[in-house]
Amino acid sequence: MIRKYTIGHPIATESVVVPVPAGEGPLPYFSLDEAEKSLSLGLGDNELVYGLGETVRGMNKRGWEYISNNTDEPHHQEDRRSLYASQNFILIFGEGRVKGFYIDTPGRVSFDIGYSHGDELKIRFAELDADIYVLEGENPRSLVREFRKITGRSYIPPRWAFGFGQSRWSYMNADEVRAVADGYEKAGIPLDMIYLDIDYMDHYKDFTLNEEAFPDFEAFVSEMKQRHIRLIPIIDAGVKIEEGYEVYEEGLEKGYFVTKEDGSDFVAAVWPGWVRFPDFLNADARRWFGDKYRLLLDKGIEGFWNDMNEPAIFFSQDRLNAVFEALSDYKGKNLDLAKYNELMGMIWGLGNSPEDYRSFWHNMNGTRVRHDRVHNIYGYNMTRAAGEAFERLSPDRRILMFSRSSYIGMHRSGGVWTGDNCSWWSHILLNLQQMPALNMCGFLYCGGDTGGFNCDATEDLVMRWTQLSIFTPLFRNHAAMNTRRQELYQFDRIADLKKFVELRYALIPYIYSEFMKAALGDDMYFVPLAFAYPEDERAVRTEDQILAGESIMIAPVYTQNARGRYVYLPEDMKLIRFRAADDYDEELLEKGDHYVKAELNELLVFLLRGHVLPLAKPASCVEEIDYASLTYISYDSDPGQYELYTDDGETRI
Ligand code: MIG
Repeated sequence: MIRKYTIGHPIATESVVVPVPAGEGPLPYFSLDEAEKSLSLGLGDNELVYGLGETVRGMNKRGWEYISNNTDEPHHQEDRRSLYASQNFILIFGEGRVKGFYIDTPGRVSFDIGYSHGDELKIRFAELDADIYVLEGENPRSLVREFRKITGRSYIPPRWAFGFGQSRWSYMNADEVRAVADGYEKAGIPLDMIYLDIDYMDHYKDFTLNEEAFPDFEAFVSEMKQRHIRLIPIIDAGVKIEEGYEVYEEGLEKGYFVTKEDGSDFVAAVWPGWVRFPDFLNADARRWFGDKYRLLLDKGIEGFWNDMNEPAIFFSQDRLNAVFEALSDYKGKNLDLAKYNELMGMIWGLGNSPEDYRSFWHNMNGTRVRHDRVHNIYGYNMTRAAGEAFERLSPDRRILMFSRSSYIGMHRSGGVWTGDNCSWWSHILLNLQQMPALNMCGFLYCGGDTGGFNCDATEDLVMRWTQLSIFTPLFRNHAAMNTRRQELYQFDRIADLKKFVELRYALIPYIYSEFMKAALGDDMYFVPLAFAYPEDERAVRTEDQILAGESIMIAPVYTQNARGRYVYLPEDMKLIRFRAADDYDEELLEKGDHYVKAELNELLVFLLRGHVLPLAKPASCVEEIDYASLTYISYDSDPGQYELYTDDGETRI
């Protein structure tokens, strides 16, 4: 059951799309402190708190404070409070009935989940304006489904987007892209996508091309498509200020950029240098910006990724001037340590400054709204602009779209990737733990940068990470500038890496089928053990194993030099130890604890009793997967019992 309670005068986020009956009386469970602008609720000893989508730390969010404040945060350590997204949905379960809360407010809100006091959940608001949806039920997963019904169906990408993609910041020109395609081809590793990072553009101007680096782009797109590789360009939120640049000139003329309170230009610096930010909260501006994707669609592009849409700000013109001004005070003076710290703080504080976010305004259906009040729905509306445009520009065929910043509601328009992780072992685990939380909030097409974005990757890390990403709907290897090359063919054990990517392709019929069932049924594809086995105390506390679809549990190895790991089986399962799609052994394991061996070239999959795992023959791209020749691994079941969802993989549904 869901009821809606409204506190204050919340700005509509349009994340909920189905009418929800208003609750009677005051908001249940919580006590409201108007002076402190907070809500608090007691947590029972055995209660767990799951949710909040893409955040740091484990699946059970108890014991930390999380702040919904979309931030370009390249450090995903456990001391962080905010990442790129705000997904304010939590479930509390473990003692009696399950409770769910969706705190729908586009401004800053913090979730102190037993951080100040172990037995208290406290939600603090920047402004006490929110629609609060209260859910009650018996079972966490069915509550998720109920929640998902009111927020609308998850984004469905084309099936080819379930292939493997290679990315790097940046492949600088067409020949570098060709070299990547050649590298994969020579190694015989399947590949469906190569991503273009910001350098494909002319001076980082959205919807333009660097003609020198990518001459005759349209021909290049089709050349790659003949090799079954789709190019996926990035689009950034900021629009470069440059006379004669059409997107800028048009946006300016139509008044589609955000402005300061007095109506003057808000100017900030991001990759292109000085930029203006489109007002994605203005429906007309959304339509206008969305239509611009056509420039690339017309050249044969079928997918995009939206970046820097928190929006990330390196510095604003005003703040920079203010800091220069302040700096002049220091000149010629002897700096003591306190002054030195002040000065450094000012300089570091230029990026993503709260002061900047308070200094520009939106036009929401004719009402002026200060940015900080709606900060967390900016990226959502950029991706919505794209999604709405794709429905107009490509009414029949699906377009690939995923975004860095998000808010619940954006899950209808695109997926997400989890941003700038590091080539760290702990980030394999983080990647795993973020997936079910994202699924809870409707984000089904998601994944992390496989191999890690920042820092240098090692072969074994890439191998283990690839073994995890085989199961994530978005499967992309991506790395930052100045890091060690991590395309799979760069390593010595190419043969093993190839086998795992081939295994991914062999599993696509299953992964796609399970993804689609989750999307069409408002369900989860990645399910925490705590949801699947809520009565099993051990399962409820297991956070490094998850179910992927109805048939299997995965338990990735995420420590260096390990040759196996402990797993907990909440029921009897069949271990499948894969070395390749056609090279695996099977072993029946009983419910309970096991140490299971897994050499670097071995991947552990656990098949649930009464279930079936379909496998296709290895294919070199998604298009070539042969659905007619599926084989099946089963455990006390027969192949006929698996309901395989199929469609043409590209028509919108
Ligand atoms: O400030 O476009 O998260 O994936 O490669 C960095 C360059 C901007 C951040 C994205 C990353 C991308 C990078 N971008």
